[in-house]
Amino acid sequence: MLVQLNTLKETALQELETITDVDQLPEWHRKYLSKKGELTQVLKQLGRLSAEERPAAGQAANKVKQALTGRFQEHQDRLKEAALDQQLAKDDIDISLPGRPCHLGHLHVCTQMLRQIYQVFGEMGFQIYESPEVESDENNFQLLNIPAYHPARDMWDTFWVNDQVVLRTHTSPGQIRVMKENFPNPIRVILPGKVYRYEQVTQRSEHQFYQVEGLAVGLNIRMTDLIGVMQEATKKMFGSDRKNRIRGSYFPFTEPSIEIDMDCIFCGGSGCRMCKHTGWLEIGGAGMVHPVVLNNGGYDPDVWSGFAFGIGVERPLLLKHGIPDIRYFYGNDLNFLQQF
Ligand code: FA5
Repeated sequence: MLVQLNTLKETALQELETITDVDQLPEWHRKYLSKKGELTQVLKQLGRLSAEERPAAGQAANKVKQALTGRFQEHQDRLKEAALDQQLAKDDIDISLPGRPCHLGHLHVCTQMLRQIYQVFGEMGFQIYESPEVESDENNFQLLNIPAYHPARDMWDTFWVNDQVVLRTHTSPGQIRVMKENFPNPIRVILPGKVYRYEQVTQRSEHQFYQVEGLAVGLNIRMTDLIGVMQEATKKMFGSDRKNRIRGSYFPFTEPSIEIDMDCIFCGGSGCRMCKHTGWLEIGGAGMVHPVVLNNGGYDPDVWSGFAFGIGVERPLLLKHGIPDIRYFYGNDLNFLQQF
């Protein structure tokens, strides 16, 4: 049997060496190493050997099996590698062709707008102050002169975290934080950030959007200072040919209150769906800080005065670029975002 095993090994290995094509390997494997292969046939004869002969024959058979399996594997690897080399040598790679374009990301159009706002107000001496998006009912409403159950709360549809905590509905609660932190110094800050409203999403309204609040507190600050700052900012942001209108309004935390509009870029002022046929689009609210609010921030309203404003970011951007729908900003459509 040992002779038989040896002959099998020699023949199988010689045959293996003659194989030059990977596709022929399975046939060789079937012939020698499969369940019905020649080696298994020889092993079946082990039972016929005497008890003394069997261990040596068994060991020899195992060695043959290992040798054939090992050489098969090596040969297979060699052939595959050669095939790959051949393939690579055959392929013509034109290294002078341009590479695949690499798409670089860029700042979101809202971030660009925010940075422009920082620049414009920075030039007028406003510092940036950040305040949290999750706010107390006290800061978001009560200290801004909007008590519990006051009808003015209906101006801001609110996401409540619990009875005392809200997702801020506007950046105005930051006014209270800045005043408490800065008293008795004068203040000139902007407070940018996300705000949240439990609102129907439409062409003009998102439920999550940016606002930039502004607050100036000092001695002898007047309404004309506010109007001057707003007009200067509008000119710098939208160009001097953009028309701008200021009208009386109401906010519980300012007295008097105004609203700032810009002429509608879509219809040029004649009236369309975007401007609700008024010819004007609102960009923000403003006013003189209400004495109650000054007091809540720690500033004596008999000594100090101040103005505040809150402007949107997305709505003015609609105007600036002639975008017909606010939902594009957060729709994550690269075709839209890459334009800016
Ligand atoms: C306020 O939120 C006041 N806190 C602004 C303010 C600050 C007034 C300081 C006085 C003093 P209003 O709700 O109008 O006001 O929102 C201000 C601006 O946010 C709007 O002019 C508009 O540009 C933007 N805005 C309001 N609601 C939405 C919305 N759903 N989607 C996108 N932008 C909005």
